[in-house]
Amino acid sequence: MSTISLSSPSIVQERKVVTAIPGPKSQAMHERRKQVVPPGVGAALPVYIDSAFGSIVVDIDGNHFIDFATGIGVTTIGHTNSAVAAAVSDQVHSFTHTCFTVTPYEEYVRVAELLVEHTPGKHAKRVMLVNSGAEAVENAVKIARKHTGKSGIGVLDHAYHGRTNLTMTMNFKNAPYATGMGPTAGGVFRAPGSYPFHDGLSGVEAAERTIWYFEKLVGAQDLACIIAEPIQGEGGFIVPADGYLTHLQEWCTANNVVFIADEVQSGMARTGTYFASEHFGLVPDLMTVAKGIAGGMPLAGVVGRADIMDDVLPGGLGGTFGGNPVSCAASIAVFDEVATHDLTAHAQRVEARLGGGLKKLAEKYPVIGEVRGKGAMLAIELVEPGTKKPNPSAVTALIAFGAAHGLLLLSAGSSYNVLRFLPAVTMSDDLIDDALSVLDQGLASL
Ligand code: PLZ
Repeated sequence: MSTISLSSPSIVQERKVVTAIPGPKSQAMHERRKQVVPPGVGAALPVYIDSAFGSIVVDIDGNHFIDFATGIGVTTIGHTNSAVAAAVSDQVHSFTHTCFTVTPYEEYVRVAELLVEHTPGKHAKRVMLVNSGAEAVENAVKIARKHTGKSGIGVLDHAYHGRTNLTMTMNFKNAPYATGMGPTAGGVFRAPGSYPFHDGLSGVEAAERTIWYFEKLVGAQDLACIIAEPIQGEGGFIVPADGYLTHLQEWCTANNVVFIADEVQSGMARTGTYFASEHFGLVPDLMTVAKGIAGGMPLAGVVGRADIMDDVLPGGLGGTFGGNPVSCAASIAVFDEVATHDLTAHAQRVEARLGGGLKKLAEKYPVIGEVRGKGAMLAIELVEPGTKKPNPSAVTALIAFGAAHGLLLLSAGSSYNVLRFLPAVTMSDDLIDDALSVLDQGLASL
């Protein structure tokens, strides 16, 4: 594992809190925002950002936060990575847009080649690029429908797939994503997945249950696809029991149902492999990718078996900005950085250091029901001690304690009782240890 430069001349990689959180400048900015931005657009922590490098985010009041959010799993290789910044800068001086479906360019093709190379399976694949995770999911469903001639979509409890009309319908939580904004889309069927901490089922048992539900709710003859996050993100970093995903896929294959892995959050060097599917021996028919693939530039895509992807008529897929050349240039640099610096190994290092530290905290504090996740996608599920009952107020308190002490933390989970950690895979051991000591104090203060 090569060491990578983690220092920036301007941003010291250290936690530093110099005002109340949010500070006075952020508070003033937040008042300004409220005049023009609706409350529907949330704000997890209204500190306004001035700059960021590596694992440190600096707000306009001069506070330095250790970043465990990475913009919801996006800046996986660290903020303002120098190679990504240089690639973006070069590209904006060359051209910024032509629309790939009008006059194409190499950068799109190169990203497609890299995704073909680094996603599971050696079969012929195709890639289409879009702007957001939700758009990738929408396209994957359209492609599965065209290929199978069927319309039903199978989704899992605790899933999250986006905020468009179709994807908000596919989310487990109606509130707040779809509340009052229906009608939601038709043809979506939901079944329980695998949640070992709560259901105690083996992977095969959980898969049999999922299949039973889909057979009753819709039937294979009307089901175009099943979509699953290999590790559920918003749902609480739920790692399915071994064998769950592959057993489910076997049923799909036997029944002409397309198996889609939504790797928008779990993908791209995040979990210690390029894509989380690899941990489970899963070779999905289609995969959605976004977030970490372009180092903070908006880019997403569908990668999938050529025989499925090729079924859509010429001109049936696209969009004005999909595969924007600046985003593609950033993505090529991300792939290069991951390979050059062995960043999947760095994600494993983060798992050992942070995951190990969290397990020690779990021994000390019974409010931690479970530590789980892979690589730099880790979480603790907080419970009423001695039970498995969700404890969302402990999560809220820990996030507030973290913020006041210079940690950016996010919640997850259908009951908001999971504290998730999505650090850059380049986060130093020193920063991890410092954050663990803050968490220790936070847990003690509950
Ligand atoms: N699929 C698995 O995690 C996005 C949601 C942020 P977009 N998750 C973060 C929010 O509150 O809006 C996500 C995901 C999985 C799809 C998506 C959607 O990706 O790029 O946000 O559209």
